[in-house]
Amino acid sequence: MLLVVTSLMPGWAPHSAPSYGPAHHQRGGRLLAQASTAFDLASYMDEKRLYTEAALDASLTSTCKETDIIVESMRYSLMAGGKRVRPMLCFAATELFGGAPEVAKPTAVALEMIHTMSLIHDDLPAMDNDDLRRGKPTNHVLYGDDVAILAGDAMLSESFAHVARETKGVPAERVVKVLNILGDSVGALGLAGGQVMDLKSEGQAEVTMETLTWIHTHKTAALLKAAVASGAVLAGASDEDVAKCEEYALKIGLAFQVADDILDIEASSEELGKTAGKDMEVDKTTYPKLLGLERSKEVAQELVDEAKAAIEEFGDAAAPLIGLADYIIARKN
Ligand code: GRG
Repeated sequence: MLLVVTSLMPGWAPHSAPSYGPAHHQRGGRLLAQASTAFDLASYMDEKRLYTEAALDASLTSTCKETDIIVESMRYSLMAGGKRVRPMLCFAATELFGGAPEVAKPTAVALEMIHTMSLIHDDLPAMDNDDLRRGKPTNHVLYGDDVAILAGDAMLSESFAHVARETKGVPAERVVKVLNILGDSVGALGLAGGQVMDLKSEGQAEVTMETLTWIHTHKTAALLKAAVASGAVLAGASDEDVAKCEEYALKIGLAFQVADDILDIEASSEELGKTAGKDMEVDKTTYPKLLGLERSKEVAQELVDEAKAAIEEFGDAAAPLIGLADYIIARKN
């Protein structure tokens, strides 16, 4: 499939000129004329971000004065911005298999709740100890460690309840499957296990590429995999097609982390909305530390190419997932 992304994020520049569309474009010095379906990634992402923001806003309200503090703390982090990449991946996977966005909406909300919970906990003094997130003071800086921990716990718990309560119009078995996928992505073989290995590897001299890959397969890629897999499951995709989506998602998940490590070196705190240069400060093993910056950029591109190959057979219907794969390594924050 030849891809031309017709309209991209401001400053967006794919590493290898992907392209969709009835377009004339330059590749290897030759001007090619290609007829295919135009796909506007920037508009797609804007639309899904706004849809997600509205759903998130509606998802949490304090129902009595006793819950005002915890709900305020949960809403503070949930509504603090963020790229909303995981919900976008979930919607794109649902739509790939003919599902409607409304069916995936509760799962998209849950994914962002789980992700936000992990950011709140990651920023705590006992973990990364950071005071800036999404361009704002971190949750514990405003609400204290005690409330921040509990706000994260409540958000994790609410994510599952939200999927179970709000998902409509699909067989119950699919909802149960999604709850299983989400649960797996958070546990010992997901965010929590990845984070433990990451923390225990800090300051260690001999962290190998194998260990680094294990950490990020679980700490970062597992939730992206859950996003794409649950979207596909909700739309009734076959096990075989879900497996292809998972392969795509694991690759973009690793690429996401490689890009994150590169941005930690190359971008400013202002651009990132979080403290830049942190990895070096705490002597974290990263892709640039093991491979150097230039090789890390090549590896990110290779992972994205492999991700795209895993879903190539879905053709133009996979355009949003293909575009999001490019975005993941071209993003500026
Ligand atoms: C408490 C059960 C339990 C689990 C949490 C703290 C923790 C365990 C895991 C840390 C997971 C973590 C913070 C991974 C980093 C993933 C990553 C690259 C985050 C940045 O994601 P973006 O760029 O952020 O999508 P925005 O702000 O745009 O949403």
